[in-house]
Amino acid sequence: SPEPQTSYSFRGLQISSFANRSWTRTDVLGWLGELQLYTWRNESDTVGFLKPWSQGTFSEQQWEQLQHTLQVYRRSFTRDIWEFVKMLHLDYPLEIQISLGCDLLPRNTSESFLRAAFQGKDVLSFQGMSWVPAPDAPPWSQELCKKLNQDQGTKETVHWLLHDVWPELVRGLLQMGKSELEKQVKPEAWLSSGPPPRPGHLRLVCHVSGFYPKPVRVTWVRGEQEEPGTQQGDVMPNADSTWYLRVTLDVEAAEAAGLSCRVKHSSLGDQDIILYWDGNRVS
Ligand code: J81
Repeated sequence: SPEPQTSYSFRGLQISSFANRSWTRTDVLGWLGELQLYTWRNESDTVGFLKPWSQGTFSEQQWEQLQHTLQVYRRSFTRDIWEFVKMLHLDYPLEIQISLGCDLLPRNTSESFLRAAFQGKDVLSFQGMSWVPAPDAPPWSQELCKKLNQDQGTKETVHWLLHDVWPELVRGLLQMGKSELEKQVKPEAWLSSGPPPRPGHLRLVCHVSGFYPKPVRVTWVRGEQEEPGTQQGDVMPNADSTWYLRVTLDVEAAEAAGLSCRVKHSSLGDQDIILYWDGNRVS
């Protein structure tokens, strides 16, 4: 059965749109695992907290310092891009996405990355202590990295953010958000029939809803045996930050009796939910 999650990845996503020479906006989101902790919209001067524990174990002073660094960065980034576009003769509109991540590893170590995409394709990343063009990036990416690599101050700041600040922030978040991160909510499940796929056949639908965290395993079984042809939908969010999943199976009407839907989830321990298809059900 799915194990409770024990490692969490921190992800920061920046989306910057440049419509023309004067209109631009930048929005930033921050996630720990499947929980969004930060939002920083273009209209706002400061990073918004979405959880009471979003500051982790950082002091006011530490948070102020980080916020100030990010404010300077956002202003400089916009100005830099306008200049790069001129220097490289690129055309508007353009979309830049920056993603950064930090994973805590055993023995107090961590792994971080920072990469940038231009018009949806990777163009460069930060490796060790320098900017590196992505494989298959357009030729101007070399020129851009060369220019970025001349700024020692920025390289040091990026290195400090990736290797000191984010890992420390994430450690504090795991501590302060422990109860919410380790929350377990049991699913409920029910069966229904969908539109018959063809005459003489039934579409059996198993709905599973209200569970947390996200990993779940739902199968149609006959006895202990998994039925081939099970179709799993995407795990969808409910409004109350739990999850929903539906799993369907198309069978000949005469074969439906004896089938059941089995749900395994970390909140249930070994007590799987098993729902038996009622052969007399009217579809
Ligand atoms: C055209 C297509 C481009 C696509 C990809 C673009 C990727 C850009 C990646 N580079 C950046 O994100 C950095 C942008 C800003 C940076 O270039 C500097 O302008 C900026 C300010 O630096 C100046 O002041 C600093 C002190 O405040 C230092 O003195 C520095 O030497 C000096 O040049 N740098 C910063 O704001 C540093 C923080 C970067 C944090 C990045 C986190 C994502």
